[in-house]
Parts: sequence; structure tokens; C-alpha cells
Amino acid sequence: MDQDALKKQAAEAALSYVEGGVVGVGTGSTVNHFIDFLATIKGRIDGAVSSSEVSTERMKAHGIPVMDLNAAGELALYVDGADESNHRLQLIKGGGGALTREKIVAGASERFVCIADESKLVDVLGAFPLPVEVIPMARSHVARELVKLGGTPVWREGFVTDNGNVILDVQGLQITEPVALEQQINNLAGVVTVGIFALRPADVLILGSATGPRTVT
Ligand code: ABF
Repeated sequence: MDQDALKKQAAEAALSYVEGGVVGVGTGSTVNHFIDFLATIKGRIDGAVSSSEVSTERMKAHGIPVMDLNAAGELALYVDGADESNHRLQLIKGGGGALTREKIVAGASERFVCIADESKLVDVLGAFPLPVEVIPMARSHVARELVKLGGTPVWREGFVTDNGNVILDVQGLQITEPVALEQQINNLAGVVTVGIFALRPADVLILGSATGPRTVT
């Protein structure tokens, strides 16, 4: 099976966690499959809260009502992908650039179900460059601070987030203490969000695999 078929398999398996109400929906190619599956049961939900303009457009095209998080209140379920997960379900996210809204919706949700193909499960986070969303005027300052932490930040040139900010992708980090590094980078002046999701990890990880979906909790 190719990687996209594995993503689709994980996305379909996540449907069983949908129990109605308003569903939090993330961003990315795996989530795109989830949105397509969610559309088949849209009569059973009140709507969705979206983590990006791209996902909002896809859901609207399917006739899924998209609501503002402030109006929806706390959510029972958030479904989103990841760029990497370790065995404690601590994640690197933000390859798609939607990390800030993803972290907000994850934080507002009781259960976070992460969907991915099995290649995303790693022993130590960091082979995937760590995205950091930064206020534009702080880009060089934050980059220098990230070098002091042992990383090599690369400006994602030409990319602007849905919030009007820029992204630094930090290469060369071996993230053995995800909670500590998340706190440390979040505390740098000018950082909006770091793509480590360890303070609020996933609760369930569904991995598409050649032998069928595998659930890690
Ligand atoms: C989002 O989409 C991101 O946080 C992550 O960067 C990405 C995963 O991408 P894909 O599902 O396309 O592999 O969830």
C-alpha cells in the first residue's frame, strides 16, 4: 500500500470516535481524507471547528457547517494529523503551517485523536524539521536564539500563516525532553507557537499500516 492509502485507512478508522456534536478538525493530507469521510456522516454532527482556511474550504464544499471556536465552546473530539509522533504520543506538527490554530483547537478539546501513516512513529522527535511560528519582526532574533539551543533554523520563505506570521523550520534537533523544549521555545519573545505538542499530546494515535489500522494510546 502506498503512503496515501495508509493515511486514508487511519482517517477512516477515526470516524468511529465521532459521537455527534461539534468536531474539531485539523489540517493536512490525512485530515483531508478524514473530512471526506466525515461528510458521509454529516447528518450526525452539528458541525466542525477548523484549524485552517484550507480545511474550512474543504468542509464547506462538502456542506459541513464550520463554526467559530468561541461559539462552539469546549469540544469533545479533535482529529488531526502529525509530522512525527513518539511513543508517548508527543508530536511534531506544523509542516502545513497551521500549528497555532491546531494547538488552540487541541487545547480546547477533551480527546485528541491523531491520524497518520505508520512512518510518522519515531523513537525520538526531531528528524522532521521543527516548525516555529514567529511574529515577522522577531524572525532574526528568534533564529539566533534557536541556534543557541542547538538547532539550525531555516526561514520558510514566501510562506505566511493564516495569522499573518512567518515560520522557521528548525533542523538538527534531537528532542529528548519534549515538554521542556516546548516551554523553552514558547518563552522566546516573538514566538507565537512551537510545533512541539507535548504539554498537550495526543490521547489516541491511529496509524495506517499494511496489516490494518493500529491504535496506540
Ligand atoms: C497537520 O498536517 C500538521 O500539523 C502536520 O504538519 C501535517 C501532517 O500532514 P499530512 O497529514 O499531510 O502528512 O496535521
